[in-house]
Amino acid sequence: MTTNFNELREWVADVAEHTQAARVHWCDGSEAEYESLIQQMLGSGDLLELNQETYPGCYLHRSSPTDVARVEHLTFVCTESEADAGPNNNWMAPAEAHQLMDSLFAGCMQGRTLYVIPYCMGPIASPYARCGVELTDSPYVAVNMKIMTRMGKAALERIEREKKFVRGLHSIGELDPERRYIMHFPSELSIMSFGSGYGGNALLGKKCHALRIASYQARQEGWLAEHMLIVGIENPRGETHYLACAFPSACGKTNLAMLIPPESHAGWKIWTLGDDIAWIHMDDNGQMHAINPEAGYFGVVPGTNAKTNRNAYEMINKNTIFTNVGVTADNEPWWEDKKTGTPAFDWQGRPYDPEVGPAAHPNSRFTVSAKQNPSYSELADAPDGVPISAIVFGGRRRELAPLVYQARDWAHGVLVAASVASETTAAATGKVGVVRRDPFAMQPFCGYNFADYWNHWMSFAERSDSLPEIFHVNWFRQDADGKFLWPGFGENLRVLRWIIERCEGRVGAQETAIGQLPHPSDIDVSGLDVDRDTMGELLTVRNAQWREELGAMGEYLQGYGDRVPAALRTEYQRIVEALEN
Ligand code: OXD
Ligand code: MN
Repeated sequence: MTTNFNELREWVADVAEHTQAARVHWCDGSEAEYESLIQQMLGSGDLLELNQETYPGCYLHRSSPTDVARVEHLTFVCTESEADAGPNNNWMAPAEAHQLMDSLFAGCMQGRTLYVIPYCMGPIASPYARCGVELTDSPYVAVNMKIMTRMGKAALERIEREKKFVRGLHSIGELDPERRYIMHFPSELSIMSFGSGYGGNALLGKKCHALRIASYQARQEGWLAEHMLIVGIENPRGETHYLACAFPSACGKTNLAMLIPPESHAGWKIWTLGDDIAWIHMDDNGQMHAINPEAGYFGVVPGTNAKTNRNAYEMINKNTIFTNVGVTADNEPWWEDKKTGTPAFDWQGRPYDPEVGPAAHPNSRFTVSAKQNPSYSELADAPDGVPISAIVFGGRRRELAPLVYQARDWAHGVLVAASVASETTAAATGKVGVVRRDPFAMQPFCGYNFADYWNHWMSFAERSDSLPEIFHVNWFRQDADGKFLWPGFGENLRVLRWIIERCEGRVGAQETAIGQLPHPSDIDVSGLDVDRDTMGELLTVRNAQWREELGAMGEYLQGYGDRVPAALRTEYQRIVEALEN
């Protein structure tokens, strides 16, 4: 396969020459190609075969131990002016970044194959989808891109038609953390990533294209590219509401997207559209529609078991690429909290020793086609996406944030979302468990100045009277002994029900300084081990604590200076005053 689209052909030829790649392979996206890449990697040791009787089509990749997560400190947005990248991004001048990357890429693919991966983010026939081409020397990236995107021939045909695509250039280099950079050039619609094979750094369709570059493009074109799952909730009457939900990395987005209704909720159904990214457009009637640009899941493995997420547990027992899990003596994948089996080797292939560390890396991952999910919605392939009733934000907060509250209107919702803060997890390198501000769960992913992004969000209020309702949830409240107050997982449906009833105008709420909270009796807790006091605690707003939180938020906003939209300042001031009472 090759192309008659000159611009693409010439770019590939230039890169092949500059990197001195030994061969060029144009990926057609076929099953046969996938199989042959797998066989090749089994031969080279890049992949290990797992037990094919119990885990057919499953393989294990062990990454370099220093290459296990996104590297935010080495991720840059290269706009002409530093202010356009904003305090939320690391910035480098485009000319300097190009020079640095060109020198890293020079000759870096000697003896290696250069894979040309045309891909489409979103259903091939969707007007909302966007295409890209990733050039990489990693066959692991090629097979992951096959699972995560619509990759190959059909994408190439669309690119040839549209003559517009995001250019992504990737090399694992020497996997040297000292020679590792993830660079974005939004105005050139291009990405350069060197020195890492980890998903978020190397599968360029995901965070780099579908969030950083797409968020920049979305602002120019009047839509939104968000770090959100998309889920459909069908009630026993057969009515389905679609929600888009944003949570920081490793806060249970995949679990929520594929939630299993508890036994107490017979007749309810969950439909998964996406687990990580949503592209949201407004139709001519002012209704927001979302598509999932991805076609697969790159999910966190540890903690997945038949009880916490049966769908995910069953989804990953075939045709799955595991990265950095442990293995049992029977060669089955193993991870902490799997609740069955015993690890024999850890994620680095060493005999398992609990004294040394966990068997699976805390950020070990599965890559799997979305179609293997038992709750997969066929509408994930619908060109127009699904209509969104509510947008839900959340963070991992031991204290402070109640189980759920609703913003009074869009502008307030933008403030609520801009105020998201969460305890850090293993999805990025750095300290785990410290609270950091993560507006819209987009801190690592917004490809331009956050203040401009908040302004862009605010602008939708002028464009429609039928915008989704905005909510905030916190599944992670703990008591003084560190015990979770809310059972979470499937029981979160009880909270989502209140959210939907609010959207339908069928239930009331109590007004507080921070927004509208449920009356405790309006959340159905029948059959749960959650008593009245706990419910009271989960639904209490402590103004003194919130004044402190708003103080921290105010300081944070100051970092964005005059660029903070006036509407956001007004909302902020309104809440500060409400908390004084
Ligand atoms: C992810 C992340 O991998 O957010 O989805 O880090
Ligand atoms: Mn994510």
